[in-house]
Amino acid sequence: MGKRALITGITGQDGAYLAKLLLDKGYAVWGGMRRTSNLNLGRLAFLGIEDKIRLIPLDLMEQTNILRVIEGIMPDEIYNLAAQSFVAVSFEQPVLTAEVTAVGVARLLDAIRTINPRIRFYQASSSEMFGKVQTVPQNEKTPFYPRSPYAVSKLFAHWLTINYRESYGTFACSGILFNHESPLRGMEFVTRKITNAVARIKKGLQKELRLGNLEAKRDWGYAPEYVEAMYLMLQQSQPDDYVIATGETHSVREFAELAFSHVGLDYRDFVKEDPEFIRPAEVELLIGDYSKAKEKLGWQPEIRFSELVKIMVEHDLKLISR
Ligand code: NDP
Ligand code: GDR
Repeated sequence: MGKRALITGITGQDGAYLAKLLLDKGYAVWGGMRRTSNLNLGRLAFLGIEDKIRLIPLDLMEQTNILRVIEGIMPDEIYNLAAQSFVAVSFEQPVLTAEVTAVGVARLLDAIRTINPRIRFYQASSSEMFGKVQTVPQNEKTPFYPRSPYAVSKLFAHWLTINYRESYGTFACSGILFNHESPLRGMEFVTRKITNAVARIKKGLQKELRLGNLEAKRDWGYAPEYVEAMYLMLQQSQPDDYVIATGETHSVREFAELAFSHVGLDYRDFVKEDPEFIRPAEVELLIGDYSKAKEKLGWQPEIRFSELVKIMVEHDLKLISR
């Protein structure tokens, strides 16, 4: 019999790609989704798997819900991808962000401890925890310096994951994933905001693109490859933490330049800097060192920056043309 996995945040970018990967490996997959007024299965439908996932109402705000869901499924593995994941919003909603992104993880870990300590747990940690970076590049030993309520919340969750491992022997892993993007990326994140605008401008549906800090640099990878690393972490003999990245960094400006040039346009004719999108505190530079993941998991990225930009622009051009 195949393994049973519960994915929280199934409606998000990574939830969809991870679900597809696990289904392909023969898992029975339960997808936790919070109640919304509109069913939000677009990403699962895009991958053709919306009928293969066992969808289940699950909100990280509600401990009783978490306990009943885990008891009902008795999964072998839980992948916690649910979060208030947008850094910019976390400055406006720090309390909600902490409730979901930090305390939500305490609810999950303690439910595992109570119900079945043998359940393996993956926590979606983030390169945002490095914030004002203390070393370049960043690896598992780099000290943290979070710069947003989101990053502070993720850091709590990260340390709690380690704490449950050390205190109770929970098989709990933390994947410190650097930015990873795809055609399924949410529209508010800068990469998708750019590629969507490029497609709309090319088709005459939009005249300009308003962005914040063009000089911020990120280590951008391809989401379908990153979910593979999550899976690999839970298949090891010992739980551990891993940086997942490409080892390359590029600015938002470079992303925009390449995306516009892909359709024969000059970004300088369309991109306007708008203080509305400047954050109260910024993470200026991220670049990850994934050598531990390469050595221990046999994981390495294949899709690089220019290929990623191309995949996303071409997808959005097709989408707009429909
Ligand atoms: P998304 O924003 O696309 O997905 C987040 C998911 O969390 C959605 O399914 C969302 O549901 C769900 N969610 C939000 N609040 C709750 C709640 N209270 N209870 C249950 N579910 C909730 O994020 P990604 O897929 O990009 O990222 C997955 C995880 O990885 C997140 O935790 C993110 O913080 C983290 N991460 C992401 C990186 C990236 O570059 N993508 C890098 C490093 C870490 P709904 O659809 O209803 O909003
Ligand atoms: P990030 O991603 O904050 O790194 O978090 P985002 O794409 O939102 O921002 C990246 C950088 O671009 C700058 N920027 C803009 N960002 C947005 N969203 N919109 C703009 O108009 C804009 N202009 C410039 C930002 O200031 C920033 O420097 C993502 C999320 O997926 C997190 O959940 C995850 O943990 C981290 O990646 C790793």
